[in-house]
Amino acid sequence: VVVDNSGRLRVNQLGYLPDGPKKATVASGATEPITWHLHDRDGQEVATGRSTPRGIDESSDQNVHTIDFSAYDTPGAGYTLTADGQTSDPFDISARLYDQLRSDALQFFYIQRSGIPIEAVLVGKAYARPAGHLGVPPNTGDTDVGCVPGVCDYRLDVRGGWYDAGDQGKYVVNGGIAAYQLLSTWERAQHAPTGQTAPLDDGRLRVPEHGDGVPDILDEARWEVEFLLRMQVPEGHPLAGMAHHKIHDRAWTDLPTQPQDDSQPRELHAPSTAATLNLAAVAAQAARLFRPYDPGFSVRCLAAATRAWAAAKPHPDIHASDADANGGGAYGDADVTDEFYWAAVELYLTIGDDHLLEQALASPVHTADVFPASGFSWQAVGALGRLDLATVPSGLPESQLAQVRTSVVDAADRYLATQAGQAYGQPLPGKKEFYAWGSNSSVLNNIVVMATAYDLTGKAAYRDGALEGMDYIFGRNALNYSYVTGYGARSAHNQHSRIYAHQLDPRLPAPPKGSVAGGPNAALQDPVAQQQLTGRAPQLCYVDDIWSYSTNEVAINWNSALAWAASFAASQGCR
Ligand code: 9MR
Repeated sequence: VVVDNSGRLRVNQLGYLPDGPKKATVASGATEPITWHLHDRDGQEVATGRSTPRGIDESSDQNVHTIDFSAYDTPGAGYTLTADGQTSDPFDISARLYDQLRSDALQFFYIQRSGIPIEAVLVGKAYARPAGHLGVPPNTGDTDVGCVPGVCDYRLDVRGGWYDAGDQGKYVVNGGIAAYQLLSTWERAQHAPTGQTAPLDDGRLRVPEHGDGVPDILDEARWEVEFLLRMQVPEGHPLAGMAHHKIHDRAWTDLPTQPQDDSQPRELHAPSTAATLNLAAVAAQAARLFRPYDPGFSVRCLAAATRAWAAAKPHPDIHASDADANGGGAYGDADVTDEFYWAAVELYLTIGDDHLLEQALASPVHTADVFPASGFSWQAVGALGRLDLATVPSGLPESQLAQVRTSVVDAADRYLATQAGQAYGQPLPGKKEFYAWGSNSSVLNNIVVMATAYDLTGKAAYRDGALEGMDYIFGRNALNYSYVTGYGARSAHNQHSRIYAHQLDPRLPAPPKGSVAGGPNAALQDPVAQQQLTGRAPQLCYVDDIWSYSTNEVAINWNSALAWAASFAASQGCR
């Protein structure tokens, strides 16, 4: 499919919230302001104004103007903007804009589940498949897995969890942040002044655990948490209590490969401090959120978290190697001070123990800048501790709490300033280095910080910043492209995945509605990107091709950022 994305007038292809910011960007040779017109679906002009020339935009190398029609707030479908001889895609002005996305971004996780059949009644025939990696031939299975040679002499049952991304590896560090972001979506919905728990509650999402009395979003997160617990080294072995870094195929499998057809041997890789602390943090968070719903599970989570914490202490520097990347990603991380901080904070928030708080406050990370311009990530998790300390009710003394909250708001101010400098409105600087592998998750995670600043202060500027950031993801960008499958007039639909490989075989499904692509990556780290994108400006370093794994993969830790942001945006529609 050749997609025509040549339109120069770029909007959020979904649309805008009635009381939210409404901005568009037009690439034009003009240097003076140009007149824009807003039309309703009948072609009636309903607003007009003049653009703001922005000169050459660093991230796209385009001469651009911005258009601001925020003052127009009448809900409706099928609006279009025109300017400079260009007509935008039609879009809605609606308070319900993000409601479906809130659900679809989470649906992705169910379809990525390992070790359970994916049911047609929940997701439709196209996505239904037998359970993967339960050891049914030719599948070797995750139910009885040994280590790569020389690492351990025991075998573990590490079934379940979510497949990481386009591959079917399962990695504790990015599984950790992904599970955290789902849990945090629920936690925010509970505590934020505009939070809405009902749409995430039992019976509201399409998961098989319907009707179990537990919020569906917690059920989904639990599928991963149970897997994380299984990755813990059993008692009686060296490194007992630590977590194996990852489990994946011995060699990379072909595209496409359905999970149930994977015949490669699966192997556990060595435990790492980073994985152990991820387990400690996420299991501690799960313990407090499951307390009202499943006290037994809550106790089990807390026990695993404390064990992991105790095991990490005497082993502060067992790092996964960047070189360990055959058959699965490396997810190497040589600095785990941020993981120590995050785990200490989550344990403190759950247990309320002063000694844990002291350890968190004594960490250099507590006063460090944990909010880089490139956003927090699976590798940089200090922000997760800071955000939770700022928002989750605790016994943190008032003066400390004020400092923590100020650090979040200061970071949001910096993201707002960055955003103001970008003619496409992304909260990411324009320089090449910021368009790295998974840049859309940088944008989304910076949205999370701005949204949190709004939750803390109620100041509209942060809400507007978060919402405007969403516009970039949904088409107000230099490629005029929505990065989320099924959302917008032209959206990514050939993401790199062994499961959703319809580009290679039309009998296979496309990525499910609500799957976000990694996004522009100016480092060109795959052959297709090198062939097709060389010499392009950073924002243009993306191609919707299944083989471009460095720009166009799906991943649980990116969809979890989307899920959090979508849940926030949806909650702003009908406050
Ligand atoms: O998200 C990861 C990114 O930060 C790294 O730069 C990149 C290269 O190491 O790996 C990304 O993670 C991939 C993992 O290694 C393997 N499964 C797919 C992940 C998403 O592309």
